[in-house]
Amino acid sequence: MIRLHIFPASLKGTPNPSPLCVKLETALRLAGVPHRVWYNTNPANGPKGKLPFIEIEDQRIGDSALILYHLKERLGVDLDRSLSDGERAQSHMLHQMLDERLYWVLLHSRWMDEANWRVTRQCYFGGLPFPLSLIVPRMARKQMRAALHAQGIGRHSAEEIYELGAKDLAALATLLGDKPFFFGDIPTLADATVFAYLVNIAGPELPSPLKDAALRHDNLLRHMDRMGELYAAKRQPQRIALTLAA
Ligand SMILES: N[C@@H](CCC(=O)N[C@@H](CS)C(=O)NCC(=O)O)C(=O)O
Repeated sequence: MIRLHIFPASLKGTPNPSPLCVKLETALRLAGVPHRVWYNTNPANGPKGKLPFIEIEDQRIGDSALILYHLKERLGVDLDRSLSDGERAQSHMLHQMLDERLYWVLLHSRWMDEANWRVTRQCYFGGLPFPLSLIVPRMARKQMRAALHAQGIGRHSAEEIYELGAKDLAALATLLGDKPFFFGDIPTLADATVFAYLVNIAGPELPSPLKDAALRHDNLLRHMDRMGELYAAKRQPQRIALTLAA
């Protein structure tokens, strides 16, 4: 049985505060892959120092994309089975846009916006005892600021960052059009991934120009609801709360 390690569901309005965790869990549910969810509060426990990661037999694998490649090779799990080569290429590019750009816009909106930071701090660090509750969030925010700067997006003004995010969302809305799913009538990995981001942008009560941009696309919101129903319908029974020692 695969063990899926993800953050606890600590942010109201989304199944998980991490879009990468939602993406992987949704993909496993859609593909009907039996797994157990382990709530893990310490990304350092993962082989890449990040969540999500999985344990499968004797192996620990990190990174949502690498995990999905691995499951395809090892277990034949392929949500994109119905896609043509061209559609697979489009899906590949969609994933890069979401994971390598929109992801950073979302991080900016949560960690750098002062009002949202209060919610983010509570979500990730709310359980820490004093004085760690003072020290750790401050350090983590400093590291996040440095990561945003190193990635490049942190060098832009907030206005520019949100403009980039709005363009990504507009591209998604155009690609989806009036289809139920990104590549027609069957949900694929792209749908799991877009759902993961949309539900994290539009779901929580974290106001931002990014959320405003998402709310302008009715077709994306309908897609989020459709995928939310599928996500709930394909729920797996066991969930185990766990905090591994660092
Ligand atoms: N490329 C990785 C990214 C994973 C990632 O960035 N996870 C974040 C949460 S969304 C994390 O664990 N951050 C904690 C840290 O960097 O210490 C994937 O697709 O899984």
